[in-house]
Amino acid sequence: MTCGHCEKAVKSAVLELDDNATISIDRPTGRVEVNSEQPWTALAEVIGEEGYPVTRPPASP
Ligand SMILES: [Cu+2]
Repeated sequence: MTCGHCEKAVKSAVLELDDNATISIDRPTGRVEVNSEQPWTALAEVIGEEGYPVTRPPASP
């Protein structure tokens, strides 16, 4: 994830899944934090579809 366009693509993919999600992205580390009612597997899937495979589940379920 290297530029603002990438961030936007990931954010809009997540928002498409959940309108009420809040997303924060730390570009240098590639870390994405999402607050959403959706299961993380669904979120990981839409983010992966944008070309950013999710490598780690959240710390707490
Ligand atoms: Cu980009």
